[in-house]
Order: sequence, then structure tokens, then C-alpha cells
Amino acid sequence: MVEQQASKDTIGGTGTVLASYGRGVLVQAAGMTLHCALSGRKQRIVCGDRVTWVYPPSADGPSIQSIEPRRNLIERIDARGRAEPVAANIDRLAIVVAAEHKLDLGTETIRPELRTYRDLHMNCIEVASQSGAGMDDFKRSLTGSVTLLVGQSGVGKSSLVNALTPEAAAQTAELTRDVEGRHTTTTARWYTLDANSAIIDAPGVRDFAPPASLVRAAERGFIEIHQLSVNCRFKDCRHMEEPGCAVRTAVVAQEIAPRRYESYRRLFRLYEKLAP
Ligand SMILES: Nc1nc2c(ncn2[C@@H]2O[C@H](COP(=O)(O)OP(=O)(O)OP(=O)(O)O)[C@@H](O)[C@H]2O)c(=O)[nH]1
Ligand SMILES: [Mg+2]
Ligand SMILES: [Zn+2]
Repeated sequence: MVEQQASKDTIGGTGTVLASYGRGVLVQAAGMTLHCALSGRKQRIVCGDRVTWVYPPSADGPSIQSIEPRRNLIERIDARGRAEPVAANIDRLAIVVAAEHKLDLGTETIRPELRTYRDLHMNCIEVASQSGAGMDDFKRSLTGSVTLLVGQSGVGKSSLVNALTPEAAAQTAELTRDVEGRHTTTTARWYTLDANSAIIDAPGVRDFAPPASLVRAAERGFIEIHQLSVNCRFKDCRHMEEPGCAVRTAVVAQEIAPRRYESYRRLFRLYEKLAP
């Protein structure tokens, strides 16, 4: 919304942050795209933030006045183990994985794994941005929410976004490209799909290193393990070697996919190693 009284007055309004570039942010406000200065702000502003901006007559351009409280904040852990904010106010994560290095031959090889996730009621969409296969399904799944794409570098997140919106295709070339000339995404970028839907393309992850402070959080990522943990004998069961562990019983009974349990164990050990 833009409130403008007269050209000599301060103008301003609210908007959504499309991208944050360190020195400034790109804001979508009432159909305009504004480059706003941060004017000495301490708090990091990220893609997806709702902000108010002002443009006083004496200023060189618009700047950010305030950030609205966030519903949530997605962070990644940088090489030094510090949390780095990526995007805020997200409704859903879409985890992008490439089947065998993007073989467009199909997803037969990973069907059994997809089955595991589908059984956990996670929506799995098989999609190829180059052939366009599955793109309609993908598009439909994005309707009515703000979706953040996450996944390893090079799996095709930006290619999916480019196939969805012409606006993205035009911008990718300038926003990306690393020293080796690869088109790798360097900052999260919001693309509006319609009045209620948006997709955010984010930089890929190369390694995953969870913050050591969140050891117990390993379990949270595995909904089936988390749900069963209430039946473990010990309230703080780690589901490793403890007696009376409902999780291990379920693995033996094949109610939990062994592969999922193995992933849990691997993650748990990684947390343990990182813990002070
Ligand atoms: N064969 C095939 N290649 C693809 C497909 N999608 C992407 N690629 C190629 O894979 C490479 C990496 O794709 P990107 O879309 O840049 O990957 P990304 O996930 O955005 O990577 P980061 O920005 O580094 O995280 C590009 O060379 C694409 O052309 C696909 O569906 N099939
Ligand atoms: Mg990318
Ligand atoms: Zn247990």
C-alpha cells in the first residue's frame, strides 16, 4: 500500500522483501519494485520479510523503516557454524533432490525411497524442468502458499523457478554465476506466482552441519521417530542403545523404514560430535 499525498511529502507504505543484498533490499510494494536502503539497521532483513518503507523528500531514495514481526525464520549454518538467516514467513519447504544426477530417464531408481516419504504423508512430485514433465503438478502444489526451495547445489532449483516464471528466467543470469562461471544462486529471491502464491529460490547447500546447540532436534526431523518416542521407557531416550526403546522396536517390526532410522543415527552422531 502506498500513501502519497503530494509529491513534496514523505511517501511510504508496506511491502514484501524480494531479496536482500547486504547493503540494500529489493521490496515489492503496490506493484512497484523498490531498491531500499537499510540506513544503519542492525537487524538483518531477509527475503520474505514484511517491511514498512519511507521516502522523505530530502532523501536520495526509499529506505526501510521497520520490519513486521516474523511468523518464522529459516536459517542455514555457515562455514564457521554461525546461523545465517535465509528467508522469513515461509509456509512450506520444498526439498529438491536430483534422481541420479538429473537423469531425465525417470525416477524409477528412487521410487522405493519416494514410497517411504509418501507413506509419511509428504507430498512427492516427480518433475523435470527441461522436458516439462510434472510441471503442472508442481505448479498446482504451490498454489496458495509461500514455498521455499531448498536442496543441494546444482540439483535444479533455479531451473524449476525459471520454468515457472519468465521473470525469474530474465533475472537468473545477472544474479548468479560464481567465479567458475556456473550459475549458482547466491542470495534468496522471491518470485510472485499470483496474489496468494510465491516461490523462493535459495542458494544450495554444499554440506550439512547442524548447530551443536540443537542436538535433541535431530529427532524432530523424523516425524515417525518423534511420534513413537513418547512410548520409549526413558523420556530422554536417544533411540540408540537404550532398553525399552519404542523406536528400535518399530524398526525391527519394519514399521519404520531402516533407511530412515540409519539417517537418524547418522545425524545424531554428527550432532554428538559437534556438541561441546
Ligand atoms: N538434464 C537436466 N538438467 C537439469 C535439469 N534441471 C537443471 N538442470 C541442469 O543442472 C544444472 C544446475 O541447475 P540449477 O537450476 O542452477 O541448480 P540449483 O539447484 O539452482 O543450484 P544452486 O543455485 O547452486 O543451489 C544446470 O546446468 C541445469 O541446466 C533437468 O530437469 N534435467
Ligand atoms: Mg540456483
Ligand atoms: Zn527410544
